[in-house]
Amino acid sequence: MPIALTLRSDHDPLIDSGDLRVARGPRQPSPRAFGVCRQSEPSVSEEPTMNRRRRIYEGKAKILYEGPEPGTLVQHFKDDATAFNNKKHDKIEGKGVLNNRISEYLFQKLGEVGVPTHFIKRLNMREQLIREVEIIPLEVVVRNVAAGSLATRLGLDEGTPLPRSIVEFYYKNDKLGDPMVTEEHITAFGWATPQEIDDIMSLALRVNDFLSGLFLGVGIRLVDFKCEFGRLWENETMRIVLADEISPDCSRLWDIETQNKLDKDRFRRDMGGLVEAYQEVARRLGLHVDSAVRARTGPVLVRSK
Ligand code: AIR
Ligand code: ASP
Repeated sequence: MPIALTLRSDHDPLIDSGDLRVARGPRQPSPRAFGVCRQSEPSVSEEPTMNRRRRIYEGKAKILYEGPEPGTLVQHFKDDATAFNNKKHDKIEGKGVLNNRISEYLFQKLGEVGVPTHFIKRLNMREQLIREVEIIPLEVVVRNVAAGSLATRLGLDEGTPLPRSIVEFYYKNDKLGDPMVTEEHITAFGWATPQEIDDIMSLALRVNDFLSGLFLGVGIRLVDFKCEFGRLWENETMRIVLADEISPDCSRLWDIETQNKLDKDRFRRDMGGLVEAYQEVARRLGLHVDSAVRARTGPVLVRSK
């Protein structure tokens, strides 16, 4: 028997469009949900379990717990920072709190302009309530300015504006180091249909247009970002929604005036000042960041390996 969920939120176009009906069923996600993530065994955190919630999946920077209602999950932002497919790994105190807040803000704003997302609401400093979706095993990167792997691959100077925004797909697979793939691979291996790829491309470009303007307004250039999408089932219908997170962990954000990096490249390139940079992004977006994070005078680096 389907049950009506009374999940209501002021900033949730999906939920506001009507009652979300989900079938009461086993708590275990379908085998295909998170399928690719599970190709490599999810690591188990060494931290003591914070509560009795069931852990559905643990990634490098986030943990997913089962949510309070069927069809929901709790997304927990850790302080772990990784780069180069986990070869570089540190804990940077305060990062998870900042990413949770920044991602909440960006997903809310995107929802307000009609981009469907998995986001329901923030629960606390490190956690947000999201809808459970079947993650499409692609990292979708949108680029406006040459940087990072594109600059390396094509021998472009970092900072060269691109003739137009470029969308790239990477197969989400840690063991393989997330290799770049084309639409041919995606459809041949059945990771997404041609229609889904169209939806993903147009959503990714809408996200890029909106976020480029939003960041420009606060003196930040959105150089590039990575996003992920999932299938959200409502009754018999399915739609593609923006999932995961959008934060300085998965984007390049440069100060317009100084070209200062306000993103995870500070960690990848051992530049230091990561928490201050993320705080600056939050501050410019007008976000209140909890005093526990603000009070710190600098990043606290705890080398784990
Ligand atoms: N990204 C890609 N994989 C993981 C992440 N976070 C993001 C980077 C950057 C963009 O995708 O943070 O914003 C392009 O990365 P790259 O390394 O391909 O240049
Ligand atoms: N987070 C990914 C990793 O651990 C990629 C990156 O952000 O550089 O390799």
